[in-house]
Amino acid sequence: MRIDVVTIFPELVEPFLRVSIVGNACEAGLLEAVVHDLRDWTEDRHRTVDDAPYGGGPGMVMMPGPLVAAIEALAGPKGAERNAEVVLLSPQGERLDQNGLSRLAALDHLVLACGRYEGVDQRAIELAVDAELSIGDYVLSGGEVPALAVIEGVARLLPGVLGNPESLVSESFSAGLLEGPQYTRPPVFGGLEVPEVLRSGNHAAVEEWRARRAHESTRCRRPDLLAARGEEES
Ligand code: JDQ
Repeated sequence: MRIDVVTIFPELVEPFLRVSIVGNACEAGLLEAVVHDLRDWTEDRHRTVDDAPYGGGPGMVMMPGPLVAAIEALAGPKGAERNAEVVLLSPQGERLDQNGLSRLAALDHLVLACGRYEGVDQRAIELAVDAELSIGDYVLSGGEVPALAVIEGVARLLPGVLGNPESLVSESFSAGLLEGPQYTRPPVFGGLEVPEVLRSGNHAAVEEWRARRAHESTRCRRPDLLAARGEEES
């Protein structure tokens, strides 16, 4: 899969692509991620990408010209013969969840456009963007951190990236539930013991305990997730 990122802060995005799971996926050729400086598509001497908002008000707005030029250079013009999906990260977007990540991970080519300032000129969105996505109901200062979240979440889903397909099986088994508590050595820490069942060697009992704790955690902390599975909180 190829992911292009358009940003005014390439130096923020690039180091992330070299580290950990995403870095390994790139080195293994399973993910090709390329970062582009939006200012490369400006035409004025100051490489301007922002301007004052029509109607007045605080802050600046990202200009449509450079952004549409960048997106069209990377993805082609919006329409039927475009072979990429262009996503703008935005607080106004549809909320991304694990199902949304799965859909993105199935694409051959994803272009992530990162806004800054108070947002992006609406005409750029209408003319060049296929989908607006939010990573949660809180306001960041730009689309870069959301784009990194998308890249990391997508990379984990690409075939061969997580060496151990077992973990994907167990994730899909517990899909839509929170993980229960986890423990490693030592067996007693700060006076607190690792639950006996996890040290019993009884794998069936371990699985049953984990499933029960996952349900309990989810019921206490995220009853909305149980409702979404059709398991109404009782
Ligand atoms: C941009 C901003 C005031 C937005 C500018 C571009 N989930 C999520 N949270 N925040 C974002 C996404 C996000 C994405 C792109 C962005 C925030 N801002 C800052 C400032 C109003 C709206």
